[in-house]
Amino acid sequence: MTIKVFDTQEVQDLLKAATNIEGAEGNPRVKQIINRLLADLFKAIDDLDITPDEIWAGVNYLNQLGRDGEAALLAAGLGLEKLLDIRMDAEDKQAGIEGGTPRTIEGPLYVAGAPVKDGLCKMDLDPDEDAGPLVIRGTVADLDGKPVANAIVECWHANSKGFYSHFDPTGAQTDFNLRGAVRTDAQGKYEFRTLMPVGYGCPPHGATQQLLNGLGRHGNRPAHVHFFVTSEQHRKLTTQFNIEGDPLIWDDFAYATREDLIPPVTEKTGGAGLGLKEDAYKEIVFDFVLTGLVQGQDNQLVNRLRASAKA
Ligand code: MBD
Ligand code: FE
Repeated sequence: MTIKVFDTQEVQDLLKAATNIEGAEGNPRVKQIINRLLADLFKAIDDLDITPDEIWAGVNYLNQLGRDGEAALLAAGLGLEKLLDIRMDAEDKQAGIEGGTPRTIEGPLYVAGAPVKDGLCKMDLDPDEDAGPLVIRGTVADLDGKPVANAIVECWHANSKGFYSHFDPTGAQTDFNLRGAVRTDAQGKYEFRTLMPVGYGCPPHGATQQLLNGLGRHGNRPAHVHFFVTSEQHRKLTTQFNIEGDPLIWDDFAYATREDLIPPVTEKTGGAGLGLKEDAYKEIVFDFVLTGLVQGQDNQLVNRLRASAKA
């Protein structure tokens, strides 16, 4: 079938009416964006001859996506969140900003409100038989290598099942298990004592995995640890590192892996003296480099709906 109606007066009038593009009421930005997206959709329906059955499958899919609460998960899986990083990287490059720790996506599983500790935070509140101890430590510095004191390093990651507290489908974890926040000391140092995470997998029966199945894709991430690093005189850094050696490092369904975000994992002993659950432990040293404010502003603050809890 080669039905083309997009360029007809009737469809162009419909597009104008549906988005009230020539009217005075409404939010101009909403109208601009919806007009463009709807036009692109109308055009795609012509070009690909998308059938009524396919349209209704798509509409019902959106309902299911909402019921599953997975719209932000799908955004990560379709590379939409990565695209925002690519755009921010390009924006920084254009502005001549370089040299900081690379950004990578926040993902949908942050929970605000972790209590801030001075210098050191023990993140594992719940026992996890299958996870060995992990120390993550390092410094926060500026582009000149000067330590940043009083920076807040927030950290969150999964347990040995790949589940995050607050979002754990088994309900097994207490609030803020494997979620911590540390204020850096005068030398810019921070340290987290925690347990080794395992990679995340999308809920197997959720709407995100359903769409990924249609694309012939898996919905898994390599083991990783998330960070926000904030400081009054610097731009907020949103990043993650991967656990070296994970086979999915370059096959992340959310495209968050970057060359500089795969620190070495070192085998250590002496964990007993640190209060770890075993004497043998793994250590990752990861130093953050923050970039300066832009004309006195932090242009890295992203507004999005985030879960929060009280500790
Ligand atoms: C995660 O843990 C995550 O970091 C992202 C981006 C998506 C789903 C789960
Ligand atoms: Fe994650």
